[in-house]
Amino acid sequence: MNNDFINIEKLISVFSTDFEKTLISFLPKALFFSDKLDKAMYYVVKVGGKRLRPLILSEISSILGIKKENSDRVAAGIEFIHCYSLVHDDLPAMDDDDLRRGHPTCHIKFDEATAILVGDAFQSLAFEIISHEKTHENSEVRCNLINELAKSSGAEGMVGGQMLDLEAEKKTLTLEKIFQLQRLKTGELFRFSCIAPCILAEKYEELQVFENFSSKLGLAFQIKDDLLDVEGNILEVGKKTGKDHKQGKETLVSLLGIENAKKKSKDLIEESIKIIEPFGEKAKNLIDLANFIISRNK
Ligand code: GRG
Repeated sequence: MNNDFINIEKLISVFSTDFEKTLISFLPKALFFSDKLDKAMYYVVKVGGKRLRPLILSEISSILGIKKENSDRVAAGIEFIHCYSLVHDDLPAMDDDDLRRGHPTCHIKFDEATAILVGDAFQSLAFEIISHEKTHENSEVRCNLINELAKSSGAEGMVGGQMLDLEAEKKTLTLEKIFQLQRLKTGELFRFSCIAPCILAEKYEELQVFENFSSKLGLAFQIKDDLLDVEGNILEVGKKTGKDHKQGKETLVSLLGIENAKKKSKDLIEESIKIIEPFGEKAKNLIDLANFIISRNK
């Protein structure tokens, strides 16, 4: 195993442990709210995950010189939106999954109504944290962040992509349509993670650069996710594999073929790295993270 891979695995693990404390610090406190809702939100946070979106956001923030106390709040916001999407995606009305991150999904551990409310509560919490003046002293900056996160996660972003995905079970899609679906469903949250630090830093030229970086990274991430569904093992991936094929769903891998899909994801990562190389040594972790996206096994 090469050294960069070992280093990035270590970085992800150290970051995840530290960031979990940040996420927990934002959760509602049990005494004031429903005990069940608190427990379920805490459970979803505690079962973990790679925390890739907050880590990418934190790395770009440190390249741009943003204070950790500011970037951590936006990073928590994006992770809570991601958590909400996974909890809702696992529900019987959607992907109907009983395993996520190697543990029972939220509706299996608790119940369906609780899982719906957990997702709703995570979504509101994300916007509550970002809109607070501790995120940035300038209200225009906070408003911009809220606007971009709402676009990325809503009907013209992740939710729209999820709808296309549900409809895709019943029809054949062209490669171009699948690229569009994945750009919305998966790519938009990566886009937000990459541009949010530029908004915090009020550096709008860099925003174009990191937006371009995110479009390649998000697509490569999705191709790898499809490859893991075909080649991955349930114990490592932490969720059921082989699902797309069983559901008769067209994916980037089923249309491109395994070898072409691997080549496409590798090319995308090389192109994404070229975009951030001008940031020099400061971008080292981000480059390692980009490489990790296509070499990971979960
Ligand atoms: C329900 C509104 C709504 C949206 C759901 C995110 C999503 C849209 C569905 C999840 C299904 C899926 C496999 C999406 C593709 C990529 C993806 C988001 C994978 C999971 O992200 P990771 O690997 O997860 O970063 P961890 O567990 O590490 O946080």
